[in-house]
Amino acid sequence: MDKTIARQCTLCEAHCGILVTVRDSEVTRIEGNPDDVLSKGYICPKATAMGGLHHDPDRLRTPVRRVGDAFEPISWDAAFREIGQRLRAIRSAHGPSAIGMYLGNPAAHSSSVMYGALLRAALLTRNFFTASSIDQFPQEFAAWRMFGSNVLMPVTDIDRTDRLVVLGANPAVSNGSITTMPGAKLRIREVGKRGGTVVVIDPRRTETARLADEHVAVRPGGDVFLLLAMLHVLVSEALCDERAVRAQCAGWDEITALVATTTPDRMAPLAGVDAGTIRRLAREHAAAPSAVIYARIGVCQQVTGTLTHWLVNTINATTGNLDRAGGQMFATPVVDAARYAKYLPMGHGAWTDRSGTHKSFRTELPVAALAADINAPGPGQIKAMITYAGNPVLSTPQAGTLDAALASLEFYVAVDMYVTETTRHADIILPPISALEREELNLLFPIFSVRNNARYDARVFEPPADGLEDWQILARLVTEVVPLPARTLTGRALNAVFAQLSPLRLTAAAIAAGPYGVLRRGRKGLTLGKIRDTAGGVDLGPLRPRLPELIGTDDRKVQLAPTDFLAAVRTVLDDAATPTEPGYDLQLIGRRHLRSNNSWLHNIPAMVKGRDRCTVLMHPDDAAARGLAEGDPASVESAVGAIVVPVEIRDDIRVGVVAVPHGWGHREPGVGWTVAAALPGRNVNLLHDPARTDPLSGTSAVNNTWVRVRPSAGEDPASGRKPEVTATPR
Ligand SMILES: Nc1nc2c(c(=O)[nH]1)N[C@H]1C(S)=C(S)[C@@H](COP(=O)(O)OP(=O)(O)OC[C@H]3O[C@@H](n4cnc5c(=O)[nH]c(N)nc54)[C@H](O)[C@@H]3O)O[C@H]1N2
Ligand SMILES: Nc1nc2c(c(=O)[nH]1)N[C@H]1C(S)=C(S)[C@@H](COP(=O)(O)OP(=O)(O)OC[C@H]3O[C@@H](n4cnc5c(=O)[nH]c(N)nc54)[C@H](O)[C@@H]3O)O[C@H]1N2
Ligand code: SF4
Ligand SMILES: [Mo]
Repeated sequence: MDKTIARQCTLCEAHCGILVTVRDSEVTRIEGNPDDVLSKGYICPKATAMGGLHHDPDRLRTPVRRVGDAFEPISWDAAFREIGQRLRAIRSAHGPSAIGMYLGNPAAHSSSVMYGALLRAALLTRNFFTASSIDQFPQEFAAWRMFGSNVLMPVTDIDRTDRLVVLGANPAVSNGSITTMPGAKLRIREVGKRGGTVVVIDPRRTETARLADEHVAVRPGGDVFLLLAMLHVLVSEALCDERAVRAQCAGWDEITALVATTTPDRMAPLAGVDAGTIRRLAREHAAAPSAVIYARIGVCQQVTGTLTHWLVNTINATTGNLDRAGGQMFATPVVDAARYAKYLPMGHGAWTDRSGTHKSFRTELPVAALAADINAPGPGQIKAMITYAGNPVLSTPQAGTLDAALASLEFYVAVDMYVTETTRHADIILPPISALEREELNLLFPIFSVRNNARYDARVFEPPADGLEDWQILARLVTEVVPLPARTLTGRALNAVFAQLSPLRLTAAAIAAGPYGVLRRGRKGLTLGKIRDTAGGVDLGPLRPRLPELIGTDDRKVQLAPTDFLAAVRTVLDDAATPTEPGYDLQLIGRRHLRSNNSWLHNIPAMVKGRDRCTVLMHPDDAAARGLAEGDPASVESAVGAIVVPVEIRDDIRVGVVAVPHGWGHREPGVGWTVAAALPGRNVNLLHDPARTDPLSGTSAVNNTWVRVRPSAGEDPASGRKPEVTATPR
């Protein structure tokens, strides 16, 4: 008999509501849930991968232990015992920082991440890394300095704005991130339907740009100059309400002084956008009843990532669009984390990586330093690693050195359900149960949602009797690493305590105590149970102005002119010259596809059907100048690496720019993704120099790489293997 369960797709931030139909333990259908209060029935083609992942024969269902080059099943108890002994021995020999930890993106998609944070704390290591330093760190850094808390990254009020300016994001494909907006395409079309305007500023005429009224093909990395010039126009033409700005913000005088000389004429060649367009963009932003610049990873992954997000927030604020409908706003989620985050010790530069180059931020080091921190001998060297829900070998730039570094570790334990390019180096892999076997309520993404909401993830399948959730695995790891006297007894006691503190129980208590909860609102208030009993969650209304109650700065004003940002932007301006790099003539950026999700959906046949997507996208003029035709194998070469991938020619990319997607290159020996391992595609992060980072936040500047492209004889310079130009999915 068929059974249909409502929950969410947890693959990306959108967390679209889905209806999963099951017959005889098989997922037979996944559809959008029309009753979902946020996604209203929308899903993307990836949603069906939720079923594919659950049934994937390559997914690990028991812990495995390395024996020679192979993995063999091992019991949970034996696994934890061995992990505890090895990690404790390494820590007592070399100190706490000898154990490194990397936390990847899907960790944030499950409430188990609470225990990830606990494990990080228990390790007391300086060597903690996450995918945030190849993702949203610049946004967090800018929020921390401007609003007094890294959690106060403002949300784009897309559903009410009169003017949406998208800068370095492609929500038509990604469905939004740090502004969670399932069905982004529909929301973008709605802006036009209610008489508003959509502008996309992106070196490529993306899927989002095709929905827009205007596309501005900025030069990669040119945004900081474009925004400075827009600010110049706003100030010099007196387009801002100065009194209103001074009431909300500090630093107006410093900003006006800064932009006095950043005229559109001077900035235009640096931005790659003509001065007339820049003037018009500024005037139209100021004139619209409400307007918002939404910026995301295209501009995070830049050496100027933090500065760009600072200027985005500054333009939104000075045009009166901060903390008001149709501008940038802050949500009121059921657990109001943003309200309390300002009390957390944030700190920048409490310690550095071992080379002294990268400062810690948010108690972690930039992932660009990971391989070097494993490789360089001496005090603080990483001897053991724990990775949790991450694939840094494919997802981070390490110039190809991370692979060998992981292989050289004394001990490595991975919490993951696949043998990936990264986890293939583990001594022990601990797989959690599948997402469809989980029951939880995500507390993170409602902080960044376009409407206040609370939605429940119901179990589709009962977990197997011996299955563990991520949080249970992480709790056991905590027990193994904390220094305990009389280990067996106290360990058992600690395990018993953790068992009572499941994320779901903690969530229930936090909701009850939160802004909508029963403790504050009496019997009419929300409980976890009430949310669970809805068909598609609880809608808690549109975002409302609340910056004054949230802001964490000393004078309770938005800081428009943090001194370190002013100094950094002056350096950028002093050094500014029309960019070139001897020997290289093209700028490499990334791109996302609708059926990929970073590195880990390529083992699901329906997600990789059709032609090879890991191509180098280039403009017809650039291809012709290099004698390249559609499908030709081309060598893409940077100062640190080279890969061979087929050419894809499209006139929707700016001349002088090429784009290669990330998350490919699954052919390494021992990778357990049998479908993915047969696919062509190369790891684009081999081309990105780990030394190229945003100096403020340490974020890897993977949209800032100079390359050259030339016809390839067919030999892959990186591996010596013949590249394949056609996909051969199973
Ligand atoms: N289908 C799909 N959806 C996803 C993901 C996925 O892998 N696949 N990943 C999820 C994750 S983890 C995240 S963080 C989000 C990311 O969501 P988005 O930020 O929307 O990510 P991208 O689609 O990579 O969009 C970045 C855009 O920046 C542009 N760009 C590159 N360099 C520059 C530049 O210098 N200036 C400007 N102005 N633009 C530039 C690129 O051309 C690209 O269009 O997506 C999430 N959703
Ligand atoms: N060049 C370039 N590089 C990029 C980007 C780019 O635009 N360009 N984008 C960056 C971005 S935005 C991000 S977020 C990162 C992502 O970087 P990572 O998080 O390092 O990599 P993912 O590819 O997301 O790999 C996720 C891993 O988690 C495992 N996993 C999935 N679900 C679960 C779960 O529930 N529990 C556990 N324990 N494991 C699970 C998967 O099997 C997979 O091995 O990539 C970044 N890398
Ligand atoms: S956009 Fe697609 S992958 Fe992301 S949550 Fe929605 S259905 Fe899942
Ligand atoms: Mo991401």
